[in-house]
Amino acid sequence: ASTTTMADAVSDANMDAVQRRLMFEDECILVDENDHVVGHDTKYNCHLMEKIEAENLLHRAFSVFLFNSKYELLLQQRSATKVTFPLVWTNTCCSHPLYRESELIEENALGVRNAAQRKLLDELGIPAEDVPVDQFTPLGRILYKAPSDGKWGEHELDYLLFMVREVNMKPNPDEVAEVKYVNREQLKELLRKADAGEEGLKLSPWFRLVVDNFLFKWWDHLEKGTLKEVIDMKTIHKL
Ligand code: DMA
Ligand code: MN
Repeated sequence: ASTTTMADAVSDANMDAVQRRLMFEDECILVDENDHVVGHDTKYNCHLMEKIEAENLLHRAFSVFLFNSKYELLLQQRSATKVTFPLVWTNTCCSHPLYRESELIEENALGVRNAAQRKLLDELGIPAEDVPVDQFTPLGRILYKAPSDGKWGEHELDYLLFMVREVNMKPNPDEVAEVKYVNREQLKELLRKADAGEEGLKLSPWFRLVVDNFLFKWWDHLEKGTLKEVIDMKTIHKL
Protein backbone atom coordinates (compact mmCIF):
# COMPACT_ATOMS: atom_id res chain seq x y z
CA ALA A 1 0.00 0.00 0.00
CA SER A 2 1.20 3.48 -0.76
CA THR A 3 1.69 5.80 2.19
CA THR A 4 2.17 9.55 2.29
CA THR A 5 4.45 10.52 5.13
CA MET A 6 4.98 13.96 6.59
CA ALA A 7 8.44 13.97 5.00
CA ASP A 8 6.91 13.35 1.55
CA ALA A 9 4.42 16.15 2.02
CA VAL A 10 7.19 18.54 3.03
CA SER A 11 9.43 17.59 0.10
CA ASP A 12 6.51 18.05 -2.35
CA ALA A 13 5.72 21.46 -0.88
CA ASN A 14 9.34 22.49 -1.41
CA MET A 15 9.33 21.33 -5.04
CA ASP A 16 9.99 24.09 -7.58
CA ALA A 17 6.63 25.34 -8.93
CA VAL A 18 7.56 24.90 -12.61
CA GLN A 19 8.80 21.36 -12.04
CA ARG A 20 5.75 20.49 -9.92
CA ARG A 21 3.41 21.61 -12.71
CA LEU A 22 5.20 19.31 -15.17
CA MET A 23 5.10 16.44 -12.65
CA PHE A 24 1.29 16.46 -12.81
CA GLU A 25 0.67 17.78 -16.35
CA ASP A 26 2.97 15.42 -18.20
CA GLU A 27 1.32 12.06 -18.78
CA CYS A 28 4.03 9.49 -19.53
CA ILE A 29 3.62 6.36 -21.64
CA LEU A 30 3.86 3.09 -19.69
CA VAL A 31 5.45 0.20 -21.59
CA ASP A 32 6.41 -3.41 -20.92
CA GLU A 33 9.97 -4.68 -21.33
CA ASN A 34 9.32 -5.20 -25.05
CA ASP A 35 8.28 -1.55 -25.43
CA HIS A 36 4.61 -2.34 -25.96
CA VAL A 37 2.32 0.36 -24.62
CA VAL A 38 0.44 -0.87 -21.56
CA GLY A 39 -1.02 2.38 -20.22
CA HIS A 40 -0.14 5.82 -18.95
CA ASP A 41 0.50 7.63 -15.69
CA THR A 42 1.65 11.03 -14.45
CA LYS A 43 5.30 11.97 -14.58
CA TYR A 44 5.01 12.24 -10.78
CA ASN A 45 3.96 8.61 -10.30
CA CYS A 46 6.39 7.29 -12.92
CA HIS A 47 9.35 8.72 -11.00
CA LEU A 48 8.38 7.70 -7.47
CA MET A 49 10.82 4.91 -6.58
CA GLU A 50 8.27 3.29 -4.26
CA LYS A 51 5.72 3.03 -7.10
CA ILE A 52 8.32 1.90 -9.61
CA GLU A 53 9.28 -0.97 -7.30
CA ALA A 54 5.76 -1.87 -6.13
CA GLU A 55 4.11 -1.79 -9.56
CA ASN A 56 7.17 -2.36 -11.75
CA LEU A 57 6.32 0.87 -13.57
CA LEU A 58 8.40 1.38 -16.72
CA HIS A 59 7.97 4.41 -18.99
CA ARG A 60 9.16 5.47 -22.43
CA ALA A 61 11.84 8.16 -22.71
CA PHE A 62 14.34 9.62 -25.15
CA SER A 63 17.89 10.97 -25.03
CA VAL A 64 19.09 13.38 -27.73
CA PHE A 65 22.74 13.65 -28.70
CA LEU A 66 23.12 16.82 -30.78
CA PHE A 67 26.43 17.52 -32.56
CA ASN A 68 27.56 20.69 -34.32
CA SER A 69 29.21 20.68 -37.72
CA LYS A 70 32.61 20.06 -36.09
CA TYR A 71 31.13 16.91 -34.55
CA GLU A 72 31.28 18.32 -31.05
CA LEU A 73 28.59 17.02 -28.71
CA LEU A 74 26.32 19.47 -26.87
CA LEU A 75 26.09 18.72 -23.15
CA GLN A 76 23.84 20.32 -20.58
CA GLN A 77 24.03 20.68 -16.83
CA ARG A 78 20.54 20.17 -15.35
CA SER A 79 19.16 23.07 -13.35
CA ALA A 80 19.27 23.06 -9.55
CA THR A 81 15.45 22.91 -9.48
CA LYS A 82 15.10 19.60 -11.35
CA VAL A 83 13.37 17.08 -9.09
CA THR A 84 15.47 14.19 -10.36
CA PHE A 85 19.23 14.48 -10.82
CA PRO A 86 19.66 18.26 -10.22
CA LEU A 87 22.96 19.80 -11.35
CA VAL A 88 24.29 16.68 -13.05
CA TRP A 89 25.91 16.95 -16.50
CA THR A 90 24.25 14.94 -19.22
CA ASN A 91 23.64 14.60 -22.96
CA THR A 92 21.93 17.38 -24.94
CA CYS A 93 18.30 16.81 -23.94
CA CYS A 94 16.23 14.09 -22.30
CA SER A 95 12.57 13.74 -21.57
CA HIS A 96 9.52 11.63 -22.25
CA PRO A 97 7.15 11.27 -25.19
CA LEU A 98 3.69 12.00 -23.74
CA TYR A 99 0.49 9.99 -23.94
CA ARG A 100 -0.94 11.95 -26.87
CA GLU A 101 -1.51 10.98 -30.48
CA SER A 102 1.43 12.87 -32.00
CA GLU A 103 3.91 11.32 -29.56
CA LEU A 104 2.54 7.78 -29.62
CA ILE A 105 3.31 7.25 -33.34
CA GLU A 106 5.53 4.17 -33.45
CA GLU A 107 6.51 4.16 -37.14
CA ASN A 108 10.23 5.02 -37.31
CA ALA A 109 9.94 6.31 -33.73
CA LEU A 110 8.14 9.41 -35.04
CA GLY A 111 6.31 10.00 -31.74
CA VAL A 112 9.59 10.05 -29.89
CA ARG A 113 11.15 12.36 -32.51
CA ASN A 114 8.17 14.74 -32.20
CA ALA A 115 8.67 14.80 -28.43
CA ALA A 116 12.40 15.43 -28.85
CA GLN A 117 11.72 18.44 -31.06
CA ARG A 118 9.23 19.77 -28.48
CA LYS A 119 11.71 19.45 -25.60
CA LEU A 120 14.71 20.88 -27.51
CA LEU A 121 12.61 24.05 -27.74
CA ASP A 122 11.37 23.90 -24.11
CA GLU A 123 14.75 23.18 -22.52
CA LEU A 124 17.26 24.78 -24.83
CA GLY A 125 15.20 27.26 -26.82
CA ILE A 126 16.17 25.60 -30.10
CA PRO A 127 13.57 26.53 -32.75
CA ALA A 128 11.76 23.58 -34.29
CA GLU A 129 12.98 24.53 -37.77
CA ASP A 130 16.58 24.07 -36.58
CA VAL A 131 15.85 20.47 -35.56
CA PRO A 132 13.59 18.92 -38.22
CA VAL A 133 12.14 15.63 -37.02
CA ASP A 134 13.37 13.81 -40.13
CA GLN A 135 16.97 14.72 -39.22
CA PHE A 136 17.04 12.62 -36.03
CA THR A 137 18.66 9.21 -36.34
CA PRO A 138 17.17 6.73 -33.84
CA LEU A 139 20.09 4.40 -33.07
CA GLY A 140 18.87 2.09 -30.36
CA ARG A 141 16.93 1.53 -27.17
CA ILE A 142 18.15 0.89 -23.64
CA LEU A 143 16.28 -0.19 -20.51
CA TYR A 144 17.66 0.92 -17.15
CA LYS A 145 16.72 1.75 -13.59
CA ALA A 146 18.47 4.43 -11.56
CA PRO A 147 17.58 5.94 -8.18
CA SER A 148 18.09 9.69 -7.85
CA ASP A 149 18.08 10.83 -4.24
CA GLY A 150 15.49 9.88 -1.65
CA LYS A 151 12.08 9.11 -3.10
CA TRP A 152 12.76 9.79 -6.80
CA GLY A 153 14.31 7.80 -9.62
CA GLU A 154 14.12 6.54 -13.18
CA HIS A 155 12.98 3.27 -14.73
CA GLU A 156 12.95 3.86 -18.44
CA LEU A 157 12.95 2.45 -21.89
CA ASP A 158 15.07 5.12 -23.51
CA TYR A 159 15.34 5.86 -27.25
CA LEU A 160 18.77 7.17 -28.24
CA LEU A 161 18.63 9.83 -30.97
CA PHE A 162 21.55 11.43 -32.83
CA MET A 163 21.48 14.62 -34.89
CA VAL A 164 24.14 16.81 -36.53
CA ARG A 165 22.98 20.42 -36.94
CA GLU A 166 24.15 23.93 -36.29
CA VAL A 167 21.40 25.38 -34.10
CA ASN A 168 20.35 28.60 -32.44
CA MET A 169 19.88 28.17 -28.73
CA LYS A 170 18.58 30.06 -25.71
CA PRO A 171 18.70 27.72 -22.68
CA ASN A 172 15.72 27.86 -20.32
CA PRO A 173 17.04 28.47 -16.75
CA ASP A 174 14.15 26.46 -15.26
CA GLU A 175 15.64 23.41 -16.96
CA VAL A 176 19.30 24.04 -17.72
CA ALA A 177 22.08 25.53 -15.60
CA GLU A 178 24.81 25.47 -18.25
CA VAL A 179 25.62 24.12 -21.72
CA LYS A 180 28.83 23.31 -23.55
CA TYR A 181 30.05 21.57 -26.67
CA VAL A 182 32.76 18.96 -26.17
CA ASN A 183 34.99 16.94 -28.45
CA ARG A 184 36.00 13.38 -27.55
CA GLU A 185 39.10 14.46 -25.60
CA GLN A 186 37.14 17.04 -23.61
CA LEU A 187 34.48 14.46 -22.80
CA LYS A 188 37.16 12.00 -21.66
CA GLU A 189 38.58 14.68 -19.37
CA LEU A 190 35.10 15.24 -17.95
CA LEU A 191 34.67 11.51 -17.34
CA ARG A 192 38.00 11.42 -15.58
CA LYS A 193 37.05 14.32 -13.33
CA ALA A 194 33.65 12.82 -12.53
CA ASP A 195 35.30 9.49 -11.65
CA ALA A 196 37.82 11.27 -9.43
CA GLY A 197 35.07 13.35 -7.82
CA GLU A 198 36.85 16.54 -8.86
CA GLU A 199 35.08 19.91 -8.82
CA GLY A 200 31.89 18.23 -7.55
CA LEU A 201 31.32 17.11 -11.13
CA LYS A 202 28.55 14.54 -11.58
CA LEU A 203 27.21 12.80 -14.67
CA SER A 204 23.72 11.38 -15.10
CA PRO A 205 23.49 7.57 -14.84
CA TRP A 206 21.88 7.18 -18.28
CA PHE A 207 24.52 9.32 -19.98
CA ARG A 208 27.21 7.24 -18.27
CA LEU A 209 25.57 4.03 -19.55
CA VAL A 210 25.49 5.34 -23.11
CA VAL A 211 29.08 6.56 -22.85
CA ASP A 212 30.29 3.23 -21.51
CA ASN A 213 28.39 1.09 -24.00
CA PHE A 214 27.96 2.98 -27.27
CA LEU A 215 28.91 6.62 -27.55
CA PHE A 216 32.51 6.62 -28.77
CA LYS A 217 31.89 3.91 -31.37
CA TRP A 218 28.80 5.69 -32.67
CA TRP A 219 30.68 9.02 -32.68
CA ASP A 220 33.37 7.48 -34.94
CA HIS A 221 30.72 6.19 -37.33
CA LEU A 222 28.97 9.56 -37.34
CA GLU A 223 32.17 11.28 -38.43
CA LYS A 224 32.98 8.67 -41.05
CA GLY A 225 29.45 8.91 -42.46
CA THR A 226 28.70 5.28 -41.65
CA LEU A 227 26.18 5.77 -38.82
CA LYS A 228 23.60 3.67 -40.67
CA GLU A 229 25.77 0.59 -40.05
CA VAL A 230 25.23 0.77 -36.28
CA ILE A 231 21.48 1.41 -36.18
CA ASP A 232 19.74 -1.35 -34.23
CA MET A 233 16.13 -0.58 -33.41
CA LYS A 234 15.29 -4.27 -32.84
CA THR A 235 17.28 -4.99 -29.69
CA ILE A 236 16.36 -3.50 -26.31
CA HIS A 237 19.62 -3.37 -24.35
CA LYS A 238 19.06 -4.12 -20.66
CA LEU A 239 21.79 -2.15 -18.93
C1 DMA B 1 14.00 12.05 -18.56
O1 DMA B 1 14.67 13.23 -18.58
C2 DMA B 1 14.57 11.17 -19.61
C3 DMA B 1 15.73 10.52 -19.45
C4 DMA B 1 16.30 9.75 -20.57
C5 DMA B 1 16.44 10.53 -18.18
P1 DMA B 1 14.29 14.47 -17.67
O2 DMA B 1 14.31 14.11 -16.24
O3 DMA B 1 15.18 15.58 -18.10
O4 DMA B 1 12.80 14.79 -18.11
P2 DMA B 1 12.10 16.17 -18.11
O5 DMA B 1 12.96 17.10 -18.92
O6 DMA B 1 10.77 15.92 -18.76
O7 DMA B 1 12.01 16.62 -16.69
MN1 MN C 1 11.79 9.39 -16.74
